Amino acid sequence: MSSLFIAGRWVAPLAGEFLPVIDPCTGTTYATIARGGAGDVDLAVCAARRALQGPWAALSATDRGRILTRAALGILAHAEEIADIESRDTGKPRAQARAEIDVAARYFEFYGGAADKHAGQVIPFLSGHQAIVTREPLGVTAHIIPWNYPAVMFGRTIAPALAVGNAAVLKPSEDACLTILRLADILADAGLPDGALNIVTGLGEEAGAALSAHPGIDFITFTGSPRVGTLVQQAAAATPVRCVLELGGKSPQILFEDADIEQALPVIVRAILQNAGQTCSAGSRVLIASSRYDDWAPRLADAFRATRAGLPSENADCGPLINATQHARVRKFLQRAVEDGIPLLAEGQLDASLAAQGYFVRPALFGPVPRDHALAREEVFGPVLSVLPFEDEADAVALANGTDYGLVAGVWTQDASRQARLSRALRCGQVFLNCYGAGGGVELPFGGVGRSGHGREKGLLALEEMSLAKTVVQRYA
Ligand code: TXE
Repeated sequence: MSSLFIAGRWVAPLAGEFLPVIDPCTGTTYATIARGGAGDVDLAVCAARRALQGPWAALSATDRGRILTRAALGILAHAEEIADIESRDTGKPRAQARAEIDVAARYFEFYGGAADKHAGQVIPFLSGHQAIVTREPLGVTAHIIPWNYPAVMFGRTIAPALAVGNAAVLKPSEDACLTILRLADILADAGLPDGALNIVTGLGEEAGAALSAHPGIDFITFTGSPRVGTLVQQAAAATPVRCVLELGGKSPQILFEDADIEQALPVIVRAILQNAGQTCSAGSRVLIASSRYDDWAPRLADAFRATRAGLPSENADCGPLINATQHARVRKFLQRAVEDGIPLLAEGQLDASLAAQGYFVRPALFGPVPRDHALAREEVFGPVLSVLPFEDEADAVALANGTDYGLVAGVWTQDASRQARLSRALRCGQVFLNCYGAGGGVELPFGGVGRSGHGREKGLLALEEMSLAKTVVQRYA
């Protein structure tokens, strides 16, 4: 039975209620988490506020950085144990979970090193005056994160917030948060003062809504669905506080006729099957130059047929979906595609025993998908890939930009001028040229446009988002 982490202590939720933790591989309950509510959120925000007046605020940037660096080492020291928790909680392949723990640690390493290098500015101004811009903590930062990459999301949102001296209140997803509870202990062991990090588990419409509407927060960052992102932004506007939203995507991978198809194929398959397609930056549309369609679509189908969904211990290409709701949602997309007569080019493998339990679905490749079909426009958030042909470069750009989302795009071409033109023309936050999702990307600013959200996480830009720029003008004699 898990508790809430408030002011450096594990405490029971005020209402004394708990929620089941369900194994996505079997659909059965194997643990419980605390069902925090508005009162618990209030305690957490107050604890964070107190931390901003206590020992946490008194630390130098260097000492904050040292705590984060120690946390990175602590995470790595317990990486196998944490990966076990993570793969059980999410159903993802064990090897993938293990690799993600390294990424989580890397966030603490990166922002630990950056903490005392986030400098302000001196600005030329009137004679007899000195103008400087300092960087200060925003105050109490609120963080609402989803279930798809719990450990990675924790590092991505908490490490930069702490690096600049904020005190954080985190509402993880009710669908996967056990890893995060373990990480809280590791941060405390690394010397993080009480109240600098507070965690309230619970339901989105209870703890999440209470946190986003709390008058005591100074900033909120949210990763999840556009529907809830809109609610969070409305709540933030009422206070008002700054808000960063990351809301997923319908990211295209564009294959021009001169693409290196051998190199592209495994990357394209991985970019949709990783985490069973439950990735904000999943490459869920493949746009193929029409002159190559008849050659490359069957090759992609062959690659897809060789994929397999399986248990975490099997380290298959993907695991199950996270919960019954996502399972039903993805199956509805699949059913509608079949009813609408969209050709199913290939399916991956799934043992019958697994298909009968938990939240597994068979990886599926559809094409050609009509441009206005839901499969071409909406985020499925499952192992489902849509293939669409295009005529020329202008058509490829129009097609790539033709959804409400704009998170990531992949461009496969040897033509350097075309690479440069596409990099500018694509309406999204990140473009990959002849690669996709290369590396963990901890160092790289990340975020979207349009329905994918706004603001930037990761890289040094996260420190800008999560700090207050204060201008000080001094007149001297
Ligand atoms: O998201 P929710 P769900 C997309 C993806 C997926 C769909 C639905 O398309 O199929 O969203 O997923 C908290 N006030 N993404 O239902 O509900 C909730 O507790 C405040 C994309 O899981 O948005 C959780 O912590 N918070 C994505 C978080 O919001 C609320 C990742 C996300 O849950 C709340 C996940 C409320 N009223 C889903 N209601 C990405 N961008 O990576 C819920 N929450």
